[in-house]
Amino acid sequence: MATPPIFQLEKLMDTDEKQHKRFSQMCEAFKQKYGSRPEFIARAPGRVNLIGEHIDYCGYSVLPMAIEQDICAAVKKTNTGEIRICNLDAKNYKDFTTSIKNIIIDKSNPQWFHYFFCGFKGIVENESLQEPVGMDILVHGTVPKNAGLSSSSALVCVAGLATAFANGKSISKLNMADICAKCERYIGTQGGGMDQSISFLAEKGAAKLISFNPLRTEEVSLPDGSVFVISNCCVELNKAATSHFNQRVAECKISTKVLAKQNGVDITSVKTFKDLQTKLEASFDKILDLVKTGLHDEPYSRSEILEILGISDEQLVEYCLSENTKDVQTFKLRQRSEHVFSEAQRVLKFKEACDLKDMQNKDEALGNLMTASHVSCSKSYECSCLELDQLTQLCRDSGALGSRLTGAGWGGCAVSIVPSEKLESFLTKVKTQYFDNLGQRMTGRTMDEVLFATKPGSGASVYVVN
Ligand code: ADP
Ligand code: NG1
Repeated sequence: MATPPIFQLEKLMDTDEKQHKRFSQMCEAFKQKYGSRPEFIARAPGRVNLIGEHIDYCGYSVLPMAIEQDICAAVKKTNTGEIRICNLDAKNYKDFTTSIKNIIIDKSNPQWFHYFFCGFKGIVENESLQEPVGMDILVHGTVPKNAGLSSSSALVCVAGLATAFANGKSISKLNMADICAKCERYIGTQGGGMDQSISFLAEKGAAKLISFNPLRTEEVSLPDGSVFVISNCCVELNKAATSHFNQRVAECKISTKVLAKQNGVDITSVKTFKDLQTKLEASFDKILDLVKTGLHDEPYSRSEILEILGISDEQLVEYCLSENTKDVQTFKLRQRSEHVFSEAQRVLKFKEACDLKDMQNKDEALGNLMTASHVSCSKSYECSCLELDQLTQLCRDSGALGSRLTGAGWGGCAVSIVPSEKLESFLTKVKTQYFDNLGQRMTGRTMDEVLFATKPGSGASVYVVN
């Protein structure tokens, strides 16, 4: 794939009516707050991952699409040496001001503006900016937060984009994706690169197969006769504030080393399952066999791992653990490995099914793969929750051909594939049987935010304000 061009500027006038109204509102609020209009608005979309969960950080391809919901930042350059940041939703996100020389990202207590600082810092470091310009910023987001639709990455990407643009740096979308994937880790979570890649590289109308090392994308045509519907179970989890996510990353890293050791591969030469599979030149079926024969069901204790690998506790921490997992004592290896290898295989099957000509077989195959993915996430990776299991089951019972959690999990959204002719009855059933009974958890949410059909949207862009 050719490297996409640097960001093309878009005009505010070219946005649709809804976005235009929103941008006008942002400009007005910006003026009230800072005394003048912004110079530009940067925009980065959230995403829904259709299949390929918790495998990007293991080196495997994933298949997301950008959604219409996004995070936008209205920005004006200043010469104050400061970043002043506020949010249109001031009730939930408080203002913050800091000197550029004193940007702190507090992993132990992540606040919303820390995500912005991740993107800022990423660009400053990558471009070796000695004197980055100051910025007044107003943020507004429509991606539901903590819901697996990547609100955090949209915020990091919009920050990276705004910082690059304000400092006159034109960076390719591929590089932006790479920089932002790395710099979101400043907040503490050790994600792959899926969210930032799709946020920058998405094109309207197509989902993308995203592969890593090197980062590349392939367009995937989705079926005509079905739609993808997102439903939010309305349980929220902030990944950066818990260790669930990094625990899984650690288990995958350890498991990579244990399987390497068992199969005569130098443990220091492989970091991810993908590295290992490449070294072993093994098919997915073969490597799944190695998992079955080599790893036991019971959790591995720390001492057992040290003994198998022949390394010290310090080395285990250095190779596999993070700030918030360094004291963990037990690790599930077999279940996590089974999920990752089988999920990586399902992604490729999903892509193949998208290319099938026979419509009915295609949609059914996609549905079955999505449901199998959910079962694996729930049972082997344990990244679902009761509410998501119930909601995905209800979606299947209401006419979806398949349904699965999307994003990191432990709450958040499900994505379902629904035949177009069944869409209306599907939405009615899911609404009455899930959302109408939610009570408290629906507070502050509208129906069209928690249950909606979605189409592949476009990637990040900058709008000049005139
Ligand atoms: P997600 O799955 O949505 O990426 P995370 O738990 O990774 O969820 O990150 C969500 C965090 O991103 C929120 O807790 C908040 O700090 C920040 N965030 C999300 N949306 C907004 C927004 N509209 N404005 C400001 N910060 C936001
Ligand atoms: P979300 O759903 O945005 O928390 C996270 C990771 C992804 C990927 C998915 C699981 C970050 C920024 N994102 O996404 O890289 O690993 O979980 O597939 O950590």
